[in-house]
Amino acid sequence: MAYTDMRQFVAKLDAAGELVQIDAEVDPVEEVGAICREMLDQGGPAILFTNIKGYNHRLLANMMGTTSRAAMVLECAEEDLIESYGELSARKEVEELPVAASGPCKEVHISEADLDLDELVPQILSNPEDGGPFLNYGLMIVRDPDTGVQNMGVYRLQRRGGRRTGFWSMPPSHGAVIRNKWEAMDKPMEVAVCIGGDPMLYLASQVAGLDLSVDELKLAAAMRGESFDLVKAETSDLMVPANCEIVLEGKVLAHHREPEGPYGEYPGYYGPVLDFPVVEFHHATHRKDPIYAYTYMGIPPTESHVLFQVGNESGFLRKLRNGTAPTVVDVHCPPDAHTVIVSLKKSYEEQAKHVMYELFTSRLVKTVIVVDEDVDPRNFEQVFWALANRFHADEDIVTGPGACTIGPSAQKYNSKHAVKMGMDATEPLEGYPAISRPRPEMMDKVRARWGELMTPKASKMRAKR
Ligand SMILES: Cc1cc2nc3c(=O)[nH]c(=O)nc-3n(C[C@H](O)[C@H](O)[C@H](O)COP(=O)(O)O)c2cc1C
Ligand SMILES: [Mn+2]
Repeated sequence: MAYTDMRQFVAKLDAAGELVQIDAEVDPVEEVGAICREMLDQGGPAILFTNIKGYNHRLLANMMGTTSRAAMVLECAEEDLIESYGELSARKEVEELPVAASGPCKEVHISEADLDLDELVPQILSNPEDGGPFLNYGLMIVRDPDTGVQNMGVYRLQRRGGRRTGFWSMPPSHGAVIRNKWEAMDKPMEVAVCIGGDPMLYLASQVAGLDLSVDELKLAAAMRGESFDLVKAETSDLMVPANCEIVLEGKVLAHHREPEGPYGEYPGYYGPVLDFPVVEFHHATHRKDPIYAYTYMGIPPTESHVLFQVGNESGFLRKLRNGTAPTVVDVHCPPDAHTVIVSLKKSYEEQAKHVMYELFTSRLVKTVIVVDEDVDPRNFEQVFWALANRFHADEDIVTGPGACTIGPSAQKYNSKHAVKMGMDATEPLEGYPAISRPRPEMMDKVRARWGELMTPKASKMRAKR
């Protein structure tokens, strides 16, 4: 059974011991961030803050901050998370979602004259050198002007005072591709930012490598296995999920840029200040007692790394299976979001290198390691064993330009710059000498005798008597 909304998931987290409620007063400036940092480092539960200084609503932090909580959303075992996400995110979008006349997100209306963004959005400064407070966990819904298809993604919005925020997104992110289309027509882009929804909406918004033609809201319904109601935004024809907590309606101005940043992004470094588009909000609706959704950003482990890992492992596995390497065995993405380790049953000599080229086309991929099928890409001792024995730096390194990452690795520091690298740690097809290990029959034999062989000395003595 799918979750109807974020609060039902909050109740589920609570019942599972995966939620802590903090009623003590905490400061949105640095203190909320520090509490989240400590909790993520401890691998602890999601946090419901009920008393943020200067803010009258509750705030849910790090709802899917561990893979076990992400597995709760998909209602699968933690070890089946990647497979389950892969299967669900490959589903076809549902045809149409029902449109209701109203819904919980419409309980309170705030029109332009009364809209005070500070009342709805806490001024969270996650890390001390962030350029200001950010709204970082809203689902932004926009419409492609060419096809009329909606798109949903999560993009950081830097508070710029009053009812304005920045909008950070670059192609190939659809949010940016669609924004560029509106700008080419000299038109502003209508947006609806939905804060706090069924966590499946968040998971659907993060599926890697989707076509521009896919509406992530319809995909979310397919992944849930149950449709849900949409309601029309008040000031545009955008359709939003009826059960979300807060909907901010606004537009991205055409041909307008303002400095954005710095921001402590997922690599754990502050990104530079660059010129980016701006959103002006002019209407809001929300539940009577809304819960604001927030996620802490910084070095792993964080919720975004969980989402990256789940999305990338299943997405790359699918991409390789359908492309250069149907015989791929497993794909592991460590939580840094830029490294991919692939185990492959090689069917021709250059295949490991072709896998690298295929993965290089994904913008976040920086380092690819390919190992044979007998190496578990999730076991770093095995991966390093493969590198130590099956990798030769003179012929097994492939490099390519333009690792489009965020963080210092993408910028020119110390005259280094972003280069993608693949390391082929597979044996040549003609083979290596045999691996020295006992024959399988002998292993079976000793395993069968294991209990007898391992009987403690004392009981053997007793048995003799
Ligand atoms: C917490 C969080 C913050 C994110 N912030 C941004 C962002 O500021 N800009 C961006 O382009 N992508 C950001 N992403 C990643 C996008 O949401 C993700 O790539 C999404 O699939 C984009 O969808 P789209 O291709 O339909 O635009 C963020 C993801 C998460 C989980
Ligand atoms: Mn999209």
